Amino acid sequence: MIHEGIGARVLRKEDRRFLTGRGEFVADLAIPGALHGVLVRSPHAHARIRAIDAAGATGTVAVLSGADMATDGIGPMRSIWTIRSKDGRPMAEPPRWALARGRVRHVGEPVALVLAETRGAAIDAAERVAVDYEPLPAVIAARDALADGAPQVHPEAPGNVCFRWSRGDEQAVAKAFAGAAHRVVLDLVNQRIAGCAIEPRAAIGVPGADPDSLTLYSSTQVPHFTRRLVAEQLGLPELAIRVIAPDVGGGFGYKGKHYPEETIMAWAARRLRRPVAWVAGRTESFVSDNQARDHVTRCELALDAGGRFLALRVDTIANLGAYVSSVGAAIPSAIYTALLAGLYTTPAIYAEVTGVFTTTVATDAYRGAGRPEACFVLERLADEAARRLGLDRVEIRRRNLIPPEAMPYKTPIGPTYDCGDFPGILARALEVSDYAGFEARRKRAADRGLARGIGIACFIESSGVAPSKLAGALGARVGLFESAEIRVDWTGAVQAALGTHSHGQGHETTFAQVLASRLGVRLSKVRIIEGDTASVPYGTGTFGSRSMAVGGSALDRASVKIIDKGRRIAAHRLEASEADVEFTAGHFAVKGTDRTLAFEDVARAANTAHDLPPGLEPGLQESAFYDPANFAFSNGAHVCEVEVDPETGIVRIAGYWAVDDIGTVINPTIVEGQLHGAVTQGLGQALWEACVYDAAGQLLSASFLDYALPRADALPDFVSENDETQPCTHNPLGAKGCGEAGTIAAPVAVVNAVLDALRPLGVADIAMPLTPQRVWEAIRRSRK
Ligand code: MCN
Repeated sequence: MIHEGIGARVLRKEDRRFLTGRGEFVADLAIPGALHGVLVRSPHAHARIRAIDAAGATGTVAVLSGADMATDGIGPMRSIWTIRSKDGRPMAEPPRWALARGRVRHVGEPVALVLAETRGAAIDAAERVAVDYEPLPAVIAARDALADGAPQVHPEAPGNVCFRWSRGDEQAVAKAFAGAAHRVVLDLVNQRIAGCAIEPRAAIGVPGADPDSLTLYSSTQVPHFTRRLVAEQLGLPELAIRVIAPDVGGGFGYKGKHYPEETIMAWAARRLRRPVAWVAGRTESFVSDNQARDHVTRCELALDAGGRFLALRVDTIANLGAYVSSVGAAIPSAIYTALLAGLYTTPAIYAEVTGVFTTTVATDAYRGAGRPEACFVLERLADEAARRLGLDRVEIRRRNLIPPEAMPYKTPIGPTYDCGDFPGILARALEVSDYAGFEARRKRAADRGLARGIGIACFIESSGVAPSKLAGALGARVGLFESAEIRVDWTGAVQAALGTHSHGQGHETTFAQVLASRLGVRLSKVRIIEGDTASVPYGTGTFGSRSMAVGGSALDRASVKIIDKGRRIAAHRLEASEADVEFTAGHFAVKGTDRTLAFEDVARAANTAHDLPPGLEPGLQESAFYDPANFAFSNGAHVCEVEVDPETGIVRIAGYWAVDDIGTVINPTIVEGQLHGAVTQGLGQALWEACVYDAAGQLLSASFLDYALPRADALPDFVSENDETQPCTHNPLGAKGCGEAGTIAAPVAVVNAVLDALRPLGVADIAMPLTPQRVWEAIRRSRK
């Protein structure tokens, strides 16, 4: 039989559709009678709304505002994760209205919805809606927002503080620092970046025939969460709403959150009893899609005389933007701090995070979500410590890596890693990147007038998000389990519905591969359904590199139930006892005999019910829910080599090598693609990308002319390898997540490489993005 199952390098099934232009995205949907919606958005970062005058907006069907939403009793948008400050008080949760009520708090905040029969008419009319604003002072940087006398963003959050979170053992850390031989301190900025999927967000509300039912199409990664949150705000039962996320052109975490436009379109459709459609423009996306990162951190590492890490202290100010987005509070607190042990044996860790409101777009998850920030802290500190102690950067890591024999390893900051060979992975990364030969390459580059550097980043990731009980204890308002339902038709063809959502990850292929392995069916006979709450009984969605580790595990469990039922049928038909029937490669066989029954035959028997064991229900359809016992701790070591031209400041990536442990690899080709994309986004943060606001809160980088994404000609050929010797110990596939790994390691691998190149020139620090101008100025400054 052709190997198409787990581990096979099969091409993506969905690409036939995508490459021939037959993908169907929200904006492609032709909904008869749909009105075109255009949002009037705030041009001010902070202002009171005195009045909205739509008299000049002719040619519209309706112009709706926050006041109309209030009249209809539409509730506020709520985050799905609330945390408590270290003094036990709940975080500040000022109301966020889908359409502003009384005040706007960032450029781009929706103020009114203009509906017209054509998009052109809606755009024209939106320009003629006169909003009388009373501008208020803006505050952009989180540190500024904490200063005395700073403009106050919400009356409910005095001093602009949302939360002051802490984690770890403060006393133990203080004690370790007091006795330490060395102390290394760094002040780091992890700049704000944007998601930039190819497809801008879009939403269409369609009223149902029954006045209380509604369909919402949305370019979301999380249809079921969206259904719940929109239903909550509209005061409807969850099951009254059907959410459909058809093909989605990239999500990168930021489409995994609930947005005002989803509520607005659902509400407007119900109010007008007509379908209402909205599609974001690119600049509109920049000022309304969640942004990410934006940390200012002081971090300190205590070491003994031998270079062993004794304690880590981290103090981060996280810019939440104007509102707490769906998971906006959890990313810089619970999720970021959980990984501050990294791959190291540091015995004492203490972290404080202050979440701060500013008059900027909200921040939330973007590929990596909290883990790149943690990795950045640790790997910058490791390099700095090596430099201070005069140790090799590899050697200092080797002295501190958690050894495989210490697994399972309980970190002092919370998580317990189940498995991993961190020293082995680092050794392999050094081998594939020919780390030993680097100095010769550095010398050759110097002969050409170029500064060459090499950087290492060891990372760990809490993928497979997440054990529901733990998430609940940390403040989640939702469970994070997953579900899968398998239906087998009478020909033996298989359809599986999962609560995850593919927006570029290739789920139609990889989940089919799992079923090919488990049920022995051909890939061509498997159909995967995601993204429709009417077809998928329940789900959590795709984020946190969870789909295979959690959704795939639900699928595995459901397939076990299918086989169990099939075995009963086969035993009956083969006149054997159930215990004697085994299932391999698509056949039920009586052990030790040549009596077999193909999966297809069992499927036919189940679906005709002409001769089933007494009492057995007809049909072959099973579902399973899976709640992971722990996170799946993907990990790896990445090496980056750069060449810097000191005359121009241009950084060229000369090589990038990644050795990752994502447990069992389902499809090596897809995994490579995931890694390449993720590394590229990490390189983007390191070298080019930044959301830049001016002091008045205008986003200066609100187009692709000003927000620089990586381009293919700036990237090297990536070299990647997977170490499959450490399968995840607590899920049935042994799979760990792979979708975010590259974005976690890459930024700091690049920065460490550039600093390595520039240290001989006297440059000790430089903030991302390492644009030619910044690098050039840093070199010039150090020469003075
Ligand atoms: N896979 C595998 N073997 C494993 C693990 C995963 O073959 N051991 C496969 C999976 O079956 C899936 C893909 O690799 O086809 C990614 O799987 P996984 O790591 O489970 O991640 P998710 O599918 O849950 O995707 C989420 C993750 C995140 S959090 C972001 S952000 C992200 C990403 O994946 N956004 C993406 N990858 C993206 N890729 C594209 N093209 N577009 C995005 O928006």
